[in-house]
Amino acid sequence: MTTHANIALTRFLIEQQRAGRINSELRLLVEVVARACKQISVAVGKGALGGVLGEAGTPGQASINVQGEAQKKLDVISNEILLEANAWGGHLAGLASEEMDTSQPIPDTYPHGNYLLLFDPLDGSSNIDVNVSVGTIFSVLRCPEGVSSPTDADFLQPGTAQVAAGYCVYGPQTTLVLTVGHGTHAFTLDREVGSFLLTSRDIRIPEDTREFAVNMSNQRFWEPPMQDYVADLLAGKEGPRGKDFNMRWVASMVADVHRILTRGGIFSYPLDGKCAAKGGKLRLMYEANPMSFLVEQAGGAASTGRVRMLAVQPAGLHQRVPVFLGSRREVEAAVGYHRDFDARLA
Ligand code: P6P
Repeated sequence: MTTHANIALTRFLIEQQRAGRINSELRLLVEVVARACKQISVAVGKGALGGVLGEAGTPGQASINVQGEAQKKLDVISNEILLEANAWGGHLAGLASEEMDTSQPIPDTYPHGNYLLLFDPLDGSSNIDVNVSVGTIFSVLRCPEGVSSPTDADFLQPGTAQVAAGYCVYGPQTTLVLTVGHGTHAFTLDREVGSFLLTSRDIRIPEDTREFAVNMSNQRFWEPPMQDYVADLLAGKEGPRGKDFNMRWVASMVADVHRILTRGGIFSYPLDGKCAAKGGKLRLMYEANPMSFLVEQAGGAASTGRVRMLAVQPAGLHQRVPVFLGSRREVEAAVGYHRDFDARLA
């Protein structure tokens, strides 16, 4: 009998192709990204032994990315691994990264494909030096018809246009979580064989939860509806929610989302006074959208607090958004606080 664990990613993707859900080009794209994630997992796993911890750049001259953040060595290494892995396969027309100012067309020395790949090569990298789980997040869009050398504008498609999305979490296990628009599935890396093996097919997020994830140190900067929402969570069973809640915050989106996909919960990085001018903290194209696609495909919900995340029409490659995602009914509750607040202002 074929159990999940006997099904490697390659076989799973062949089955998706036979079912007409993906084509051979998209299958190759996912295989290539998965292989790059294995390489990143090895680099991350070396830690201090590999001389890969700490910040990129030279002593006293940090390397700052387009986000205005000091790059870690592993941010740069992971980005390079993904760029090299995806250059020659002929499946991509272009790619965009959190670590690069603008998108990059595939070099003309290689054939161009029909897809666009966006990624955060190593999300949560502030956790690397303290050995906390980090991860790679990726999103796949179709390249617009007739475009062979895409520009940033060709990437500005809403999350509903994604044809695939996933992340690889580098934690106690290295686990790839993937959707191609037909459910969300998890593959755990068997390091002896070097294959991702299917360990969870058709993940379903519990609709209700007692667990929320937010950086409480920002509380005084939140909008009133967020203040009210979290105050009611903290009030527990004596409060309006009538039940006690637990809190988790890893400060690594991939780790927090993986926990929520596994046992439910709500993740939030709302607008706050510090990031409101930028539109939020987390990036739409290669953090919020792929995570929202995965969560919705697992029966959850994802919102900016006011509109469905996947419906947001991007205005810029590195656009930031407020994020609420996870257990469907809990996200609806949080959105309700924002809706009621806005209605009172109207
Ligand atoms: P804070 C990591 O830098 C990240 O982009 C997400 O992975 C994470 O959820 C968030 O920022 C953490 O932000 O303000 O709590 O450090």
